[in-house]
Amino acid sequence: MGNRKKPVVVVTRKLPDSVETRMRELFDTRLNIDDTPMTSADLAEAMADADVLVPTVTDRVDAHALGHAGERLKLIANFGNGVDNIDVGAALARGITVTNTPGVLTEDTADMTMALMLAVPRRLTEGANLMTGENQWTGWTPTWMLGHRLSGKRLGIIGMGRIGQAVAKRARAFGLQIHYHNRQRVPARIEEALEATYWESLDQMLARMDIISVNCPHTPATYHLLSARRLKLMQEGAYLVNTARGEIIDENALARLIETGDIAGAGLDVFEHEPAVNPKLMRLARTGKVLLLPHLGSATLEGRVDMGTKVIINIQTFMDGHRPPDRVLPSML
Ligand code: 8YV
Repeated sequence: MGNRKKPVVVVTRKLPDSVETRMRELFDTRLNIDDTPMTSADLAEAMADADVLVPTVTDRVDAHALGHAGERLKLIANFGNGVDNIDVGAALARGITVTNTPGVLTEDTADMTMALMLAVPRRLTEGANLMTGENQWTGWTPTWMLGHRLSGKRLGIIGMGRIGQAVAKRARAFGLQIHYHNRQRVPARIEEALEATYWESLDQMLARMDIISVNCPHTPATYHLLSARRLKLMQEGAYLVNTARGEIIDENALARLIETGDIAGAGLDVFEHEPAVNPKLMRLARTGKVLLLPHLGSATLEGRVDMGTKVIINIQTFMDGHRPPDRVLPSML
């Protein structure tokens, strides 16, 4: 830090007021008051002078961007759980520590997953739109707008980490049977508590589930994990929910299979090319088969304040010369 008194901390997006206030008290904090997403040139400039960078999912801190990092940049304290926006390997190779904000958005993201899981089979948005649309509701009928029951169905969770387990807990309360696929089988006591069945083969699990929920991180190994071939394995009448990352699903293949009726529908909170949304998915959303949300998984005030608190603790601990609690290591990716 040379002769600077406080570390220069560059925050790339607007954070909750209480978080920004505390950061200004503790650090020489450069805020993004009007919240305009940074261009790659802005990011390069910020990285050249900062001691600490606080990016979000909207910043691509790749090897090229890291090439602009100044000598002082020693910590990237990501405001977010997923670190697929950062080339962690390249950062570590330059001696830059990377941290994230795990744990504090688990419950909110699981709630949103459950909301999508309820909304799509029960035709929530279709019904809600009908009440405010041009055609007036003509009254209840026994066979109109029928959806599908959740209770008793099989839910296949891809990624049984913190969020996957929080989804399982909720889903059990709705009477769903829990199945999961994960890189590693979770400890027996967790399986027992969730009454969860482990599938070593993702292909076999996909072919037998009524609902699939994507809850794994996006890494090179999970890019298009749900490829066209795998999506085709899903049952006719099955639904897909994704609150993790868009890159995990081949969106074009998903849209095709929903269009042809091979998959019943999907609830998606994340997209491969955010903020752009695949036009085929948008078309399907107008028919009610797909429900699209603008990356709202962790969008609660409480969650965002907790994330900010984690960022502050990570920075302060690092500046005090200790190992920050949420260090991201290559072995975690
Ligand atoms: C965050 C998320 O809002 O933390 C994550 O991984 O996906 C989001 O819910 C976002 O990443 C903030 O950077």
